Amino acid sequence: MVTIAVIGEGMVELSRSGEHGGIAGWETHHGGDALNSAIHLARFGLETGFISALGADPLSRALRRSWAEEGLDLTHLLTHPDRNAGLYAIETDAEGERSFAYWRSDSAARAMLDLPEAEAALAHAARCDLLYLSLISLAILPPAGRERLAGLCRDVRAHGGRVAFDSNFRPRLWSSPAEARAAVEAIGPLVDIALPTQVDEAALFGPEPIDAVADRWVGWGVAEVAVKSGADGCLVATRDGRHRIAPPRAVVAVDSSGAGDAFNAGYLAARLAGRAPAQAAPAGHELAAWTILRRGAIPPRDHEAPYRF
Ligand code: KDG
Repeated sequence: MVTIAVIGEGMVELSRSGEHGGIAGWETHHGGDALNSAIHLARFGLETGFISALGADPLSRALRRSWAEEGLDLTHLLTHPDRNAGLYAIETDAEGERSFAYWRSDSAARAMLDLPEAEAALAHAARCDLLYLSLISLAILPPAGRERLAGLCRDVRAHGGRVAFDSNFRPRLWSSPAEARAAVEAIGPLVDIALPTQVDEAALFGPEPIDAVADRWVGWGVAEVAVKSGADGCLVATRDGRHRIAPPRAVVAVDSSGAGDAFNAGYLAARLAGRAPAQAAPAGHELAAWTILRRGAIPPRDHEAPYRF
């Protein structure tokens, strides 16, 4: 069976719709871009390990339990004795667009690579068939940690595995867009499947047509690129050509959070099931549509959830 390793930060998510109200109006979920994709992949029945760290606090224990219930392999989910789980609050406006507030600057995940068990976690990840990480996975680590993840990408490829990457850009996690851009430029040539979003790439590299986004990743030698463009669908670029794929239906978002993470998981699951890149994109769109019609970055599974092909 194919093995997947996902590395990043999972947090408690607090969310509410635009209405004002007291503290009881806030709902708790869990989220974190890489975690969201990991849970979706596990729901497809794929063997997915989540590499990160939580604390020993009650919220960390609750997150760990929820992730185990989702079927994630948590063998390398480390525990930091002195730090807690990260937290973010998300508000969505009438159009489903979101804004974030973070309590994560000294979360356990940010120090995951300082823990003595980190070496074994990275050695395990190096032997997986697919490594999934994002620009947020890099943002939460110090420069030396980013270097170690670059080394992990090299190791995965040396073992015959592939690296999938989403350049998810959260400006508040970086000292400047230039710092984030440099991180993307460093990791780009180590990626096999790039899953960027056009708006993030515009914030990083300046506004440009969707083909120019694909050109940049192809220029770094990336074999397969799917550039997401929200309601406009995506552009899939491979050595065999380019395909513009429209979403199958228009949906009015309840909560747009996690749309890209869901697309990535649907796309990757379809690819691992043997679909060609252009045929994998609709599976990504389908899962993204299901996600944004529900509240929470990773909504609870229901009978309409499209975790099958
Ligand atoms: O894509 C959804 C994520 O943005 C959300 O879960 C929070 O990962 C997150 C982050 O780090 O801001």
